[in-house]
Amino acid sequence: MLKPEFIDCTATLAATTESTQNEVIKELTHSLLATRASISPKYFYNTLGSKLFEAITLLDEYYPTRTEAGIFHANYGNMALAIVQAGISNACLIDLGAGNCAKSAALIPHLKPRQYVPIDISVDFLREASGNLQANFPELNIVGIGMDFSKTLQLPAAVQNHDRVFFYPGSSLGNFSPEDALHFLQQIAHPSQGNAGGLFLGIDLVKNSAVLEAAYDDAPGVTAAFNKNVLLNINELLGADFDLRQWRHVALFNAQKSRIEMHLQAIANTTVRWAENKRSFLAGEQIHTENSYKYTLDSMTALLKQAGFSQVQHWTDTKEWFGVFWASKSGS
Ligand code: AVJ
Repeated sequence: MLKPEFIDCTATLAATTESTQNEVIKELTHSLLATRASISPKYFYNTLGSKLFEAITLLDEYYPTRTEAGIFHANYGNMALAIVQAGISNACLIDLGAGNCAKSAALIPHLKPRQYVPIDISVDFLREASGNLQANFPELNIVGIGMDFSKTLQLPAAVQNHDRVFFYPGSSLGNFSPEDALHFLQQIAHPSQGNAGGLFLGIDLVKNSAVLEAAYDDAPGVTAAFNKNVLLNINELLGADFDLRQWRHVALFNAQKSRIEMHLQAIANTTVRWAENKRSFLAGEQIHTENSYKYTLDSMTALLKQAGFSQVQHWTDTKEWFGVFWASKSGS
């Protein structure tokens, strides 16, 4: 059995921990003091937040995870065929936001990649997951990478630079604005990632707003807890004194911008303090915590082509609630 290689790009400089902490404090202080206060959705995922997100994926109302799984399940053969048709025979499967590597573990027997590269910001979690995966695929070359790929997609030399097949499931791209999504996709399509190669992308689709809003405001209140938990994380990161009982969860579909917005709304006038800062909120005032953009089959096809992919195809479910796209740079 091979041993997974592991490259931690989150800790290349010994001094990063402290400077990263300062960056976080600066960024959060700035966004909380802005006229329209906001918190980046990356702060949802502390330990409790990650557990709450897992719980969200089990909710009746939250259809994306299980719909995507159904599409994968029905199309593994087609996905394998698609990469062959793109001229890829020794794929390097690059898993963006691999987490527990479960989605890839199901894909690997079908795609038979030569190398598997799980990438995640959560380094310790990934180290364990890639070790477990190696036990299931003893001969697979695995190179785990701890890095924040939303900033740069420059991969270390240990990653094979031909036949790169990127895997970006879970509608994670929906957290980017369309401009940032284009920029991110352009990096994947760029010749520096190799001349032949492609991307499997899972993205949530526009649909009836009642269905969308229920998925982000479920009856048991799990998404509300997930949203409010961001304040606990901010209290910890900033030493702030947010009182969660002063805040209510709001989720609405902004049809014009084609996105679900999540906000936290102040129930009464309230003041929050951290370090030498304070911010007062009037009753009804909101903190914007997340955008989750929804695409159509056509709008995502157009975006992928605009990003530089020459061939784009998709698979969907019977209700067309979720799309899995294959975008490649060459082949037919
Ligand atoms: C992880 C960004 C895909 O937008 O559906 C779920 C996050 N937020 N419920 C999504 C989320 C509220 C999720 N993504």
